[in-house]
Amino acid sequence: MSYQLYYWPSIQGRGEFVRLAFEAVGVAYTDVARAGTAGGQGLPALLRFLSDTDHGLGRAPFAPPFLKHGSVVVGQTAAILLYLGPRLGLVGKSEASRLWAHQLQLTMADAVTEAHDTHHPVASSLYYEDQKSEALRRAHDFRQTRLPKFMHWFEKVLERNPAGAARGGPYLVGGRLSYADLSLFQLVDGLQYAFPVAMKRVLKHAPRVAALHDRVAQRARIASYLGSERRIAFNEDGIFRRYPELDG
Ligand SMILES: N[C@@H](CCC(=O)N[C@@H](CS)C(=O)NCC(=O)O)C(=O)O
Repeated sequence: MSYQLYYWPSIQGRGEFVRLAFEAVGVAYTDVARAGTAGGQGLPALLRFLSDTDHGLGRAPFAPPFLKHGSVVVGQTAAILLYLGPRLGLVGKSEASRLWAHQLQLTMADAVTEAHDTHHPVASSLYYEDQKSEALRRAHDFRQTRLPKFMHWFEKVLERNPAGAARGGPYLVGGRLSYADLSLFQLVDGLQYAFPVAMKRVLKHAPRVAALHDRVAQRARIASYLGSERRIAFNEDGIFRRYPELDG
């Protein structure tokens, strides 16, 4: 059974958290909307799926990303990783480890939404330019309050996990790499793109988070992925956008 990831083809977005899980372990997957329409894939396949006319399962997800694996369809980034974690060897075996990884992932999902809302605080359907004054206020609070709070919490999670310091750590869950580590890498990477000044300040107080980011980036498969054309560059259509005025 092949893994088929459905996500918007021109941004990293939330789909990147899933791409990184596959890339970290070298498991093949199809990035459906980026594949050729000649083979029945591409963006039309994603749109067909969302309209629930394509597959007859009656479980069309609300929004990308979503994953198809045989007859299983999973939407919501954290639920996709909950499903993939054990299958890709990216989470421990105990229920406690799996729930903790899931909780970490859901907290990252909250941070992702808040990062998105710095540039679209009023409505996703409006242009940034039409909500710029609200965005400036929202981004100010994000930089001053929320960003340090999220990073400080992940720093504490790492600090309180001594097992994670060994064997190539730090890691968030137990003594080995999990999908939560890959996701924290992506969250930090995106925030560094969007808020380079604020992140430099905040990461001074979160050295373990910074170290985890760097070590994930240096893993052989991840480094090779990041240097490949499969890694879409950050851009101002995605979740993490570089608008210098929002960085203070
Ligand atoms: N909570 C969902 C959010 C999914 C989501 O907002 N997807 C975006 C792209 S990153 C989208 O296409 N949304 C369309 C919509 O909300 O109408 C997740 O974490 O996967």
